[in-house]
Amino acid sequence: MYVERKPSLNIEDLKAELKESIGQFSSDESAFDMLIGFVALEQLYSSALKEISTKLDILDDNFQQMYKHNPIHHMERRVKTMRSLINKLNRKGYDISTDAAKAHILDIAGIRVVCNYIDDIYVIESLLLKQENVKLLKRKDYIENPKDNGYRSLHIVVSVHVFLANSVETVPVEIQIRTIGMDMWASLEHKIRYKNNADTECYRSALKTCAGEISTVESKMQNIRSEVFDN
Ligand code: 0O2
Repeated sequence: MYVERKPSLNIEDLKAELKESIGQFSSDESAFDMLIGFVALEQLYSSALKEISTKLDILDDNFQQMYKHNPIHHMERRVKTMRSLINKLNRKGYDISTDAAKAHILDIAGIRVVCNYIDDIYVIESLLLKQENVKLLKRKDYIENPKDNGYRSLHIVVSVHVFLANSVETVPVEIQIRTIGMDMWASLEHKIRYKNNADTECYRSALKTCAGEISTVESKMQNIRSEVFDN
């Protein structure tokens, strides 16, 4: 059910990532602090991902038991890599430190929930947000309001408690909830954009058309499903 993309905690890999970003630190000491801080941060944010994933798994199982339907097709989760975290802090004009990351970056822990049907997205959101220890921090509905390029997904950031040996931490987790069709579109669009050369510009409008077609097909499938099973 899960695909987990783990950041590398291999010392040589981390050293290489740090070397790439070394110019962005004020001193060797602050670079060293970032490295040590990142290892602790990775553990804390992966724990938060485990908490949220378990909640989602339980909801999916219970839904199957009650309604003979699994809203979740599969999930992917990842903690941002140190390289990507440093780039984001830099882009947003924050200090390059784990304190600044904890204070300002809300997608250090990210989980993508891929659902079977559009209605499942909102069912999962509402069931999760009903839980006492899950607090909504931010919400963007790119299904109601798709991005100009055609991107669709529901993004929520929630905070969850992580119980450690000597403290309780409140940790934000970004959850992207989308259908299989939206996920297929976003994966291809991301890969094409990553290639980042002029030749790929011409696919922009074709991709936007695909986004519209996927949306139409998904609505039709949803209607068929609702007519057959919800009456
Ligand atoms: P990755 O590797 O997926 O994490 P910010 O995060 O501060 O830049 P904000 O407002 O939180 O801004 O961003 P937003 O709009 O909620 O979306 C951020 C993430 O959504 C991106 O993460 C993508 O995963 C996804 N996303 C947003 N827009 C698009 C899009 O047009 N196409 C695709 N394929 N994905 C999109 P990152 O940071 O890009 O990387």
